[in-house]
Amino acid sequence: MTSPTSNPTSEPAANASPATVASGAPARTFSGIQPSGIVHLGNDLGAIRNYVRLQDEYEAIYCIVDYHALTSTHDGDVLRTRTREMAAGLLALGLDPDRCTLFVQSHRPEHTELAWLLMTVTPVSWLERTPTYKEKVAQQPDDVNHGLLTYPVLQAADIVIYKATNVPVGKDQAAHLELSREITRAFNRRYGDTFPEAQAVFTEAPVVLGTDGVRKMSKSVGNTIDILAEPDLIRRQVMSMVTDTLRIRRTDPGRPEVCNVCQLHRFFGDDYLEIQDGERTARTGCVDTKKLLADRIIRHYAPARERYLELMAHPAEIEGILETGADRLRPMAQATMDEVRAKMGLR
Ligand code: AQP
Repeated sequence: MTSPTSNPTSEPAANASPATVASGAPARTFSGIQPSGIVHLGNDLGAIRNYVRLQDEYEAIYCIVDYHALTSTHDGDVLRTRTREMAAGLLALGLDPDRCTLFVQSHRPEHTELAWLLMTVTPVSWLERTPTYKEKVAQQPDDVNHGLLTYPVLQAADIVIYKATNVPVGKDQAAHLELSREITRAFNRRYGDTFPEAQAVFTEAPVVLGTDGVRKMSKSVGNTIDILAEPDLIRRQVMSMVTDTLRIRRTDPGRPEVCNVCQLHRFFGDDYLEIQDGERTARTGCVDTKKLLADRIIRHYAPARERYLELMAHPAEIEGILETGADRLRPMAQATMDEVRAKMGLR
């Protein structure tokens, strides 16, 4: 394992404040998250914290993107369960159905119709050069389905169908969002000004590294900290974290700037400078710093975990929230489709 030379977890936010909106259009936030399992620390620090914050500042729409998940998940029961788990996770972490709209992508089928229409303005070469497409081809070589290639077009449709102006995402989604903007421009050029160009909104932790300390925290890599899991699992995951690989002995001075554990302390207490100083001067060891981080993460997420378990025990409540969300969006989605069909000559 090589030592990371810089820790992206500590990167400053590239765009911490929401986009300003041209031409008096209402500022609207949209983001989608895959129902690919229980939420991890990267999802929360990189995106969900902003979902929660922005629901108080803007009209906010959040979507569990099950159509997208079909590019990798092919078991219907698994997808249904994960969709429910993701909804419960988001609600437990602070999404409030009275302050935002939470829904499931396939409950508003207009998204796929719009995706088809946007495909006709999107050159294939734009999709083939997407880094995440290349990564997915490497990850699932026996299942290079067409959805993997056209994923960014559906993502563009998800955003523009509600004419969203702000998209809270982690840095790994920046290239996709840029492509969405290109697709938006291509549509507007051909058919006249229709959609705003949405801006990415990043948190203070746009890339959270995984427990390996090198790669982005990601379910498919298996380097996650599952914040809503039972405390024992969280503790095991934190204790397995790779720290500063050049700090061999307890008495060696540490380099908190490259130690993922030290960096994550920034989000779980005001004393992180002290913690970093302890590492730098070898006053504290990596094990002490990890134990403290595990305790703090467990304590921080305990109320959310309780709420998560409560929601999972009441699936009808979750279904109700998701159905209400999709119903609330029907007029907006249909109005956009009417406008787009008319401009494209379909009506
Ligand atoms: N490590 C991360 N750091 C910062 N932000 C992150 N996000 C995900 N991982 C990190 C952000 O979380 C939102 C939801 O992402 P997604 O739908 O791609 O979720 P995921 O499936 O949980 O991401 P994974 O774990 O990386 O999935 P796999 O491994 O299945 O591809 C997005 O805004 C994303 O940027």
